[in-house]
Amino acid sequence: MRRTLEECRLYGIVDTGYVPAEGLAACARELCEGDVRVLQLRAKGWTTEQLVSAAPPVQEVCRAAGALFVMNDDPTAAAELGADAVHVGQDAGPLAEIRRIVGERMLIGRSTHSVSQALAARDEGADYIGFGPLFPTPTKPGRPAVGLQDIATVEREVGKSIPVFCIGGITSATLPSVLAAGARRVVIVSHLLCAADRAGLARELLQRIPLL
Ligand code: TZP
Repeated sequence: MRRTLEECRLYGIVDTGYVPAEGLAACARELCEGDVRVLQLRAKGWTTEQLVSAAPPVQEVCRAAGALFVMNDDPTAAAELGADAVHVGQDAGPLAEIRRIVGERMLIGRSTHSVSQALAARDEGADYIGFGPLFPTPTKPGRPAVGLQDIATVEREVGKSIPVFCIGGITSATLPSVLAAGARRVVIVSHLLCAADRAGLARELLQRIPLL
């Protein structure tokens, strides 16, 4: 699991803000066909029960493709599902608490929005972090963009210990500036989910991100 995480340069999210409930597994399959090997299910506002009932087909697609299945925001659902990872925000409380819920084996990711939050997440035992949003994004409305200027510092200070995934407003057009700023791994949501050919675009983007 850790190796798959460490080798990942393009992290995908199946987000119910863009994909209807009945299309989640098909979307996951398209992203996996595009060589995405870490895939999160993000369903804001869903209950644990709804997540536990909807996630298994997505999880099965991930398992068949050798991709990690990440449950967003809900450690209880992640534990019930036996997810490979759970991703939590800054408001989720101490990671020790999350760790108690999900057990020793599950990977834990944390969203961070500043260098100090990135350092704190590493020190708290996060297995990876998200860093952003780099640009304003409709996927997280109202969240101020952090820009590109701190990417190199986060990569230098945190990226040597755990993977750092830059996120927020990354598209074919913005990717070059993100990579030039020092990013080595990215999460791309709406740009991939809104594409006519998700698998093709994922493969194309992946080719543009240098091997680690
Ligand atoms: N966390 C920080 S930005 C973001 C999340 C979940 C959304 C990124 O979505 P997009 O569509 O790739 O900008």
